[in-house]
Amino acid sequence: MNTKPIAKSEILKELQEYQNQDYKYESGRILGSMCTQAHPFAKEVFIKFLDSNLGDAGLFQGTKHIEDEAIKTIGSFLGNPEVYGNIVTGGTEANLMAMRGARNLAINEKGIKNGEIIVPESAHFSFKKAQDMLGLKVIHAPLDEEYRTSTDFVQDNINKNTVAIVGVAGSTELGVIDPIQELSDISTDKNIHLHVDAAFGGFVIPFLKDLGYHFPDFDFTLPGVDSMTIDPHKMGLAPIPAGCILFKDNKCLDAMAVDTPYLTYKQQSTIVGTRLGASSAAIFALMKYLGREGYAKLAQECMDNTNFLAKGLKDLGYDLVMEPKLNIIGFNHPQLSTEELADELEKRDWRVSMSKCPEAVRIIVMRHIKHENILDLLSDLKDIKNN
Ligand code: 0PR
Repeated sequence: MNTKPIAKSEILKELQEYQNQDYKYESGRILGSMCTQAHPFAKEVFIKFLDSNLGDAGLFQGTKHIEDEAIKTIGSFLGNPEVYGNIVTGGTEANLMAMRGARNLAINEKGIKNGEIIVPESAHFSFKKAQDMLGLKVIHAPLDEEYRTSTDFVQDNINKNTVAIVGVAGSTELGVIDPIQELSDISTDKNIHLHVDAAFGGFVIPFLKDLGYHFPDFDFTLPGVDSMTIDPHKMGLAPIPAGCILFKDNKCLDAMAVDTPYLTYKQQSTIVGTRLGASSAAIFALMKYLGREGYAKLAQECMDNTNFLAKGLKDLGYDLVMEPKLNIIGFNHPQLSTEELADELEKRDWRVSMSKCPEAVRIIVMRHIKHENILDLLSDLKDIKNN
């Protein structure tokens, strides 16, 4: 550390040089990210609440009220405003909380010591973190021909140690929605916790439904769904970090609560202690500001661009893994390997990511990818195809 203070202008100049090395969403060339520019109003609100600490909520009762209201609002478009939960740092923390809650409840109520969870092959890697952090055995269910979890496998592999089954609504790699209705039936029948990871899909599916798109039920309207992850910092347009964990009742939160004797609240269920109030304030404000209509408009724009890109890819002779369900496309070149295609795109200054299951180049059509960016991309893909 420098001994003498350095002028702000000099520090800002240095920071600017570093920031210039970052890729910018505005360029429209980041194709593999589930995050995007946060909404300007959400950023404005976020800054106002930077000092609020929900880790000591008694000191920040107004901000705690905002978090509770945000939870109710999110619950309301996921089938139940009477849910319990927290605004957390992202999908990973939300999934960890869900698995921790389910595990602790299973220990308390069923005496299960060596807990197991069954997650689809398509589940996000955050469940691998649950494996070593929570000492849970993770069993991967294979996918059917539409890349959805095999409910027969789930049914057949539930045993006396199973503490939770997981379905994904908007898978990381393809945006696929698992058969949550069937998982809900299994959960009810076997009295096993069902967690739905809607980190990506939660802020898209309900609003596309408003517009008349058809999706099967995936949320708390189904009786077997016990908890859900939904991320404001993905399609919710909130600043990073913002995830959300919702529970149907407060049993899981209670099962995770630790005593915090010297704080204003005497118990805490979140993994994180000192935690942002700003994330709650930002998403609370943004949901009011955009309303369902605003989110529906965003979802529609992303889907229009997705469909335009999908058609363009097919017209050029690329192979789509499947017709996109949400604003995520997986595709391959008919001759080049996925890696070779990704390299060709990287050479042309596109930032792409690759999916593993199945192997494909993956594009998440977030709001920073505009129609003109897609035209540029298709033109480069035409070039790649012809060479
Ligand atoms: N659940 C699902 C279904 C996800 O897709 C993700 C993240 C998570 C949970 C975990 O969320 P957090 O990363 O918020 O903890 N999916 C993205 C992915 O792995 C995250 C991401 C976002 C990656 C932006 C890259 C990027 O540029 O692809």
